[in-house]
Amino acid sequence: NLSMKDKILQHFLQSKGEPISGQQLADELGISRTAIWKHLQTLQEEGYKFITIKKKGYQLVAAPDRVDAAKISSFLKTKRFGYSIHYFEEIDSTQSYAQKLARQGAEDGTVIIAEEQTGGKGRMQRIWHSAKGKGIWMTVIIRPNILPHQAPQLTLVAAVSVVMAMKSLYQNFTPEIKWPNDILINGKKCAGILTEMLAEMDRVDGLLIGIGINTNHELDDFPEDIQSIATSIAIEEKKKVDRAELVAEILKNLEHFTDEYVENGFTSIKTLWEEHSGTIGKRIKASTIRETIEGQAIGITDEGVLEILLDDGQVKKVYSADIEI
Ligand code: BT5
Repeated sequence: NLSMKDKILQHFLQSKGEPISGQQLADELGISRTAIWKHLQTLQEEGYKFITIKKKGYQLVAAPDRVDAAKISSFLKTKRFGYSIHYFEEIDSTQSYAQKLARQGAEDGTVIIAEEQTGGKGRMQRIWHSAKGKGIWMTVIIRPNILPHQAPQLTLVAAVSVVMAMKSLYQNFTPEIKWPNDILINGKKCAGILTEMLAEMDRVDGLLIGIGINTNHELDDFPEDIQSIATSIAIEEKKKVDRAELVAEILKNLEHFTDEYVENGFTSIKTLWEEHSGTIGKRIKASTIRETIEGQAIGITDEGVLEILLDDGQVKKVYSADIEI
């Protein structure tokens, strides 16, 4: 699905800094050397830098810090997910755009990703701050064969996918899932997930898995009102994040765990979720639309519902709430 320009770029990204002969590239892609040169000009205008090395060809010496299709593709290890990528410098919300694409029949694993969101959405009309170039702001359209009541479990599948991608790429911190959709590092929010559904009464047409991750923020890149509750991977890892690499790792996990869920049910996902959860076993306060419940979080059910043990010994099930630990 990549454009010719992106295909050329991908060759350079995969060559790991080695020069590539213009003739060889032209032959491989079936276009003229002049066409190659023109695409390189366009890439230069976008911020990529090439130098010419005598008798060897072109060498990529600098790339802009972007999460575009070619960059993500160069890390991709999936069967289906991430082969259709819609990239934007700026968008209101990847979630709204995904909704349009999904209605038009976008394939399973289509990705919408942007450098900046001007109207990023959290749950219940809340704002999701999406600073330019600092994070991963993406929606993945998935089309698993499930029933509408199963949809909330896919939020947990997504949380497991994100947290395990972080664990495999970074060593200096331990991310924890806070039920149902937050990922915290040292008690501060680093990522949030928003799942929306396109469905009829008895059939799911598609799910929009919105994933927001603070990757390269310094503390003052956050608006003041969330500086005490938010963090980024770069702050915790003490190193800048290659966003495209993390996106590819998340897509790999999301594909794998969604397939696992559809084939074998929720059991293995539930175990993984509980292993990475910072909620289970803790005393919490859960605010639902109707009431506030205090007690000990004892686990999630096979439906992905949170169970809270109240002080009077009663066990309450919570389907949707905000949790304070
Ligand atoms: C979420 O909502 O955590 C879901 C966030 C989903 C964002 C993604 S980005 C790609 C896709 N496109 C979208 O438009 N959205 C999705 P919720 O649990 O309601 O949390 C929202 C609350 O988190 C806000 O009220 C703030 O307190 C806080 N918050 C906002 N931006 C934040 C950030 N960048 N980092 C940490 N906390 C933030």
